Amino acid sequence: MTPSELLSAALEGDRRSRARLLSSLEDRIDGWREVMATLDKHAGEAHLVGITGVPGSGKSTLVGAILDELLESDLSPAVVAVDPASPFTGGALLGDRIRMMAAGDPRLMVRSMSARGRLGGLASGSSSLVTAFDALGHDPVLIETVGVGQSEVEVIDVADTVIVVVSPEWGDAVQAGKAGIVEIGDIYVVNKADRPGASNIERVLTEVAEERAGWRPPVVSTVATDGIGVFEVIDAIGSHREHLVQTGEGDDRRRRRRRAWLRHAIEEEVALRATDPDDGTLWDEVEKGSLDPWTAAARLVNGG
Ligand SMILES: Nc1nc2c(ncn2[C@@H]2O[C@H](COP(=O)(O)OP(=O)(O)OP(=O)(O)O)[C@@H](O)[C@H]2O)c(=O)[nH]1
Ligand SMILES: [Mg+2]
Repeated sequence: MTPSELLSAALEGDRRSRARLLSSLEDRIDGWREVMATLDKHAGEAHLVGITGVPGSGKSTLVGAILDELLESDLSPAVVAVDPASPFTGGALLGDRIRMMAAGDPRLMVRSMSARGRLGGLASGSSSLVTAFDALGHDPVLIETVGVGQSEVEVIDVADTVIVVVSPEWGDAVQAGKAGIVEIGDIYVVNKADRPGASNIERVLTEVAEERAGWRPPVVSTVATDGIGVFEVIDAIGSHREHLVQTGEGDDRRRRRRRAWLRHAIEEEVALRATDPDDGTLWDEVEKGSLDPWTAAARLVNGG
């Protein structure tokens, strides 16, 4: 099947074509940009929910519990898990449970991405995946990533709604403001509320939330392993979505997201040029010493 045949079959809902389409996009097979151009025209309906937070705070467990509820409500969610730390394609990040749920339910699709083989960085790969899920009719699209560094925050920051998950063992870090991710939260989840110290974090986050102008992020306590508080999280997502529509902030975020995705795509294209000398002339000139690397780089990037 050519990429465009695959695309047509996927858009018509064929499940195997959908899976193959996603894989071919991940592999950046020939013709992938044309496929993205079409997908982009079909996308734009899904609510993008970023889930970030400190390592081990229970993000995947929470995502699984949210999916249970969404599927119960007959929705067709999708999950993109982005693992910036692992050089391996991780099953660990997302957890077996979510994988098994996806295997058993055609309404749910999941994909995880790791640092491995990501020439243009994780950001570009994840934005194309999110666009594909959106175009294929999945809504909402959940994006999970560990919030430790800058690039992950960038991935999550383009969501419509950002959920920051913390747990009691990270109380001190949150309090000390070390977890910089706290600033980008539209909803705070204090998970592992069954553990000591949860109410302390809840108090700190409530204070942070009260200082915000405009939307005041709700602070929700959960025990994701038992599904406790999950309904409140979904409720908070719904309220924030409504807020985005009513204030027009949703349009602002959408525009900001498209600009960020363009930046990601530029980074990928540049990375491709930096490693793939399909026209090797400039590379040869630099190698021989007849051209300096800086002028050559500018010519490559500017297409001159
Ligand atoms: N006690 C308790 N344990 C929990 C809760 N939620 C998750 N856990 C446990 O915490 C551990 C980590 O959960 P994950 O869902 O994998 O956490 P994560 O944030 O996705 O982890 P990374 O993706 O590795 O950063 C697992 O052993 C879970 O069973 C909770 O509410 N209470
Ligand atoms: Mg996880």
